[in-house]
Amino acid sequence: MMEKSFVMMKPDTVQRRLMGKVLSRFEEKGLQIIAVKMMQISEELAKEHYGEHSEKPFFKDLVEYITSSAVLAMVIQGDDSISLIRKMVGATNPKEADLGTIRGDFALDMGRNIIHASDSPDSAKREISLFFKESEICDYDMPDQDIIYE
Ligand code: IDP
Ligand code: MG
Repeated sequence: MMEKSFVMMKPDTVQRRLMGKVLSRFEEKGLQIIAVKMMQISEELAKEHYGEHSEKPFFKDLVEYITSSAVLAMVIQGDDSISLIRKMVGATNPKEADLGTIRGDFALDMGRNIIHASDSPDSAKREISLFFKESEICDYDMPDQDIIYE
């Protein structure tokens, strides 16, 4: 099923100049980038986005990390893209993430795991609407659609 996922490169990806490399992985896979926005997220938005973790011991550090500098928020579309992108991103703890995944290849520390991706259709919907207006999402055709998909 064609799905939209919310993906965000965290401040360390921007600071380490890894945005291009990480974006290339999604493009090379055949996924379609349909919205991109660089932003410095507010504490309020960070707390809302990570609301499910508000009672966790790492919540304060997580909010500090994610608001520490600019992030790159994105919407990525593709067939079953939500679970596919989670696979491409790898385990939350980069030390346990398989090599070949984004976290497995580019990160070392649980608290600096470089990227966020929606974990379900419900969270994708919630997160996309938290970060993007409908008018900021570009639903355009790709010329290679019939080559990438059966
Ligand atoms: P996910 O990003 O793989 O979906 P979640 O469990 O939803 O992982 O946690 C959200 C984010 O919170 C993680 O990506 C990571 O940045 C941070 N985090 C999760 N668990 C810990 C922890 O035990 N210590 C520090 N940071 C954590
Ligand atoms: Mg999560």
